[in-house]
Amino acid sequence: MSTLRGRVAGLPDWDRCAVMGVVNVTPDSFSDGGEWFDTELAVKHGLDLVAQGADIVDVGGESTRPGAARVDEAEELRRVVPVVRELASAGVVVSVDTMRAAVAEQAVEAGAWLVNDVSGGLADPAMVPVVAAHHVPFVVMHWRGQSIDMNNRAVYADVVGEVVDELAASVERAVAGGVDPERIVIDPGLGFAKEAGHDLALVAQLNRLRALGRPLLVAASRKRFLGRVLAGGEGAAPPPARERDAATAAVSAIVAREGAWAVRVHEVRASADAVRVARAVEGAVAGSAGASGAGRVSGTATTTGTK
Ligand code: PMM
Repeated sequence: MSTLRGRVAGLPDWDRCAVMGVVNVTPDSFSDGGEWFDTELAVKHGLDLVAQGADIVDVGGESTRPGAARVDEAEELRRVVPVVRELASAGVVVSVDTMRAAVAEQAVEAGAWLVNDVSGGLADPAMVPVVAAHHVPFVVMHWRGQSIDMNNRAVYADVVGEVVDELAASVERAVAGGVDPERIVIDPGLGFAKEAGHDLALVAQLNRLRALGRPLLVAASRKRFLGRVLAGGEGAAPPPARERDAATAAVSAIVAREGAWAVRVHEVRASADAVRVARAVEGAVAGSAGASGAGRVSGTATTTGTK
């Protein structure tokens, strides 16, 4: 099996690309800002995502859209921890999307299974020690600095090579700080200090990330590069973020087929189907069509008479 998939210690083995559904408890995320900015609504949304096929629910309380200013720690805790607690107590595999060690720690104590840090441990020096002490899986994303001015850092001679090298350094730092390498997931950080061409190059050359030897998470959902692709021409207006879900599912199918460990998406249903189709195709290649994990998720009963 591809090393882009592999097993992550401390998490279930889904035997196909997993689907991580996003719950942003924020008033200002680029993709769904404000929709779930209430504990009860956020919890309900997380449970809906699971019913639609999410394997993991990623709860975040701070927008990282380009130009975003930081939210303070007390407010981030207030947004995130109650949502994590309720989802985890309902049996959901919850991930916490945070750059702050204190938020990661309290979320893990409230039941989060993994820590998703878009800074890969760079933003808060206490993050790696917290993740190491709690023995939780850790998503290490490629990151070149805070969102407020990250677009200025989208300068590369060889974007894939530089992302691989910089991610390798973050992984090494985490391991040196005591994080179990078997619990690390890597992420190229689409849209973070990257322009559309950089994101497309990374999706096109995921196989070069195999050099890092760790499972790969891809988070293309609703991002600007998809807006650029769908706009169809230089200077044409991109469709709004919520109209990029079909394009997101297309990326899910592509990267699942490339062996990605998981995709992180806002609209789960289509990507849940995409990863199952990719798995079935993989099974057919291996001579075992009807592979496990190929069935549709509950609540999306197959209709008859369609092709
Ligand atoms: N992108 C966003 C937020 N969290 N986490 C990971 N691991 N990778 C990403 O690319 C990523 C992320 C951007 O904001 P969104 O929640 O609106 O998608």
